[in-house]
Amino acid sequence: MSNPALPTGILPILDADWLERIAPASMPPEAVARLIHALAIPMVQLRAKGGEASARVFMTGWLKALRDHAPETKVILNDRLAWVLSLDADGVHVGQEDTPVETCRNALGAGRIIGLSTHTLAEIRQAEALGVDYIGFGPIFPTATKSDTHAVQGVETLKGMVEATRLPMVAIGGITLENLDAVAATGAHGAALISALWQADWERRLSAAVGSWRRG
Ligand code: 3NM
Repeated sequence: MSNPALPTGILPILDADWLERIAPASMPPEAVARLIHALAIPMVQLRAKGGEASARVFMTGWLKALRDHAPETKVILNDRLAWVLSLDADGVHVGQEDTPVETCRNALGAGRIIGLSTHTLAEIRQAEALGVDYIGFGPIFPTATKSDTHAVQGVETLKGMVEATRLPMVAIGGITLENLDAVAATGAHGAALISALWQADWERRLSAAVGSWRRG
């Protein structure tokens, strides 16, 4: 592992598609960033799978709000390796089909965070060999937010994978306020959430998720 900054606890993902479709106008980036700061959330991910121009506007805007109001929070970009340097983000999260980890590490050096999505033990072993800083594992539960996911893994499989590796593991996919305790009980380092957080009552949801993870 090259970077000591670990994604622990709730890892909110600000997903451009989801926010555009669902999020209420009552979600100004500055207010979201202030709550992220107040809750001492260590890391967030910005994810924008759409066109280049709108993705760049999305990431630039959120990054500025987070830097201004949550300066301690690490900000990771989903894929978009080139923008990690040009926007001065803290790292990149890639999927199995995205930019290869070696390319990311060569571009970013040891000082920035690299996360990799995994779905099988073989992919986890490969992630260990590649020297990523953390791995995602999912989907733990059914999710409607991402269509091309692997089969649902469940918490028992998650627990087995957590026990099988020393890499920090972030569970993802279908995680809600209701099933968060079961995810925390697996020993996973973190849980990444999109749809269960970003709803009209996002302030209550984000606070409740962080509170429940810390109690668990
Ligand atoms: N990756 P929600 S599941 C972005 O399994 C993503 O790798 C997944 O959204 C994986 O919290 C997923 O709304 C979607 O279920 C997560």
